[in-house]
Amino acid sequence: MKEVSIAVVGAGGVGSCFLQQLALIATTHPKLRFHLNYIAIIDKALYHDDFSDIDIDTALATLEASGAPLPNLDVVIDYLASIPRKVVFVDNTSSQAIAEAYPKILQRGISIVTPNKKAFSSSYELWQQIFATSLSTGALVYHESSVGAGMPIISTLNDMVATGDKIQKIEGVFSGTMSYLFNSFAPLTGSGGRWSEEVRKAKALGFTEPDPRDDLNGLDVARKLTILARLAGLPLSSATSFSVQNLIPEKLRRDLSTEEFLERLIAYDDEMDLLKQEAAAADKVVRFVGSIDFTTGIASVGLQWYDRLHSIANLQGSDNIISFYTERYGSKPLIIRGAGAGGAVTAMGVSSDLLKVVSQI
Ligand code: NHO
Repeated sequence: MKEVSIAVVGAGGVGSCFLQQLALIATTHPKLRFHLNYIAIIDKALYHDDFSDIDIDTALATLEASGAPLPNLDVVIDYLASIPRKVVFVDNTSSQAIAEAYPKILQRGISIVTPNKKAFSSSYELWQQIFATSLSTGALVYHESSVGAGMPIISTLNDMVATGDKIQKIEGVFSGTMSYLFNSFAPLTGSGGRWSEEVRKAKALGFTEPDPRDDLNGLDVARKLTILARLAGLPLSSATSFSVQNLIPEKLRRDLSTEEFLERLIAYDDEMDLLKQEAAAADKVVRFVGSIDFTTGIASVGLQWYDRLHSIANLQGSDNIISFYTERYGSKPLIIRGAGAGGAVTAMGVSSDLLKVVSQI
């Protein structure tokens, strides 16, 4: 029987689904025993000085009802490092501060699994520190869900690189939100909705970040490209070091509430319609894509026109599609397509990473 301690930090859309999956895994893997020893959300934490287990099924309710104030991260790391078992730290937050603590966590022999993009798409120095510390301590760091939710994007790329394939280009639709917006604003059949209405609808359906500007600025896609580029050996210095098209009109980039922003976006509907009409006149559709050309070392994020038969033009809902052009795959890229956002599928990437880590520590 393998016994592993788990610390879960963050229990929102992804974290709460992860906890459900952890409860299920605990019952379906007879040779594994998980001890949930720490759980926290932004303002509360639950843990016991004697390292006794927290019941996984009721952890969230207990945390909400009787959690203590959130301790300082250094205190948490000391606590986890003193547990007399291997520990996996599951970061389900989007916290930059927690991401920056990864080297410290790994230094104490604690492995990490996370969908948080921040650690892998901020400065290149942080990236180097994380992987160098992992190498020197043997603590592992897995982050499949930081790109493409639960789809096997990072593991596939890592396998290609590890077996010596040469990556030539990676191209795709990396944002579930942008996919949904353009699939409904510029569909293959019919004229589609007005831009501001589609943004409002996507927000109401829960497809966007609480403030849609966090999707429209292109940074989420830029972060995902930065991660893939670095894994394939292109050391991009940050997610803002290459061309990223920001779909927030310049005049709306200042301090405005989300509602004011959505209200003022209506004034730009004609401009957006023009984009879609120009593409339609050439029998194409417009989509928001990211690409990395490894021969030139150039990454870019923005609007592109696609033939109606192109796989990128034919996505549905909030699907992602990612194409790997490599030496081995020649002119026919390896294409991975599927749900690219949502709690359950993103948590699946975290849970499967946990199983991979546990099998190796
Ligand atoms: P939430 O729902 O805001 O939950 C965050 C949780 O973290 C809350 O419980 C909060 O209390 C806690 N928290 C924040 N700071 C904390 C701190 N300092 N200490 C302790 N707890 C803290 O966020 P989500 O949606 O659950 O996301 C969690 C992480 O998964 C984020 O890093 C997010 O970027 C990442 N992620 C989410 C998704 C998704 O679909 N929700 C995806 C990938 C990664 O594949 C998805 C995707 O790319 C979506 C993207 N917007 C797209 O393509 O359109």
